[in-house]
Amino acid sequence: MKTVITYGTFDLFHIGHLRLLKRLKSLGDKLIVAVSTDEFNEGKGKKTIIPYAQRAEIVENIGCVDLVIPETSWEQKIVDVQKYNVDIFAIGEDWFGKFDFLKEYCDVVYLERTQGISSTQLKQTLKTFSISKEEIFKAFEILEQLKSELE
Ligand code: C2G
Repeated sequence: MKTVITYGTFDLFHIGHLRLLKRLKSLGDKLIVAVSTDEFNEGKGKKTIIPYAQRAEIVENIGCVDLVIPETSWEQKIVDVQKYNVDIFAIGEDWFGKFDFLKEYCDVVYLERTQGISSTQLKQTLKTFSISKEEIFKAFEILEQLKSELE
């Protein structure tokens, strides 16, 4: 029985998150996912759209996930690895080398990310949808002006 653990925010859950979790499960038999709390994310300078309780519930209901725990500090990883008898710590390559200190306690694996999708990118896209009425009126004004200059 091989136990795998990972950590993440999983905000606006997308295909990149799903493919990572499925690849993680294929490394072992039991997959534990530590989902970052809103308070911990503030410490990371990360503002999430979906609150912790909902992000944890979504991850908990992903078929390949066996256990969800809260991630509340950077220091908890060594404690978690020992507490849950973890064999493999794995995370996306955007964290390459950052958790090598865990090699003393378990295997450490960095997995390729899914290209072309990220929560940050989704947030940017959402922002463009939320253009205010004032901004639209402003844009019209400028267009009218251009039109009159062209006539
Ligand atoms: N990911 C991926 N492909 C993407 C986007 C994300 O494989 N297109 C992976 C990331 O590499 C990470 C996981 O999905 O392993 C979760 O990503 P985030 O929610 O952005 O997690 P992050 O905020 O980086 O939290 O203590 C470590 C931190 O909690 C990691």
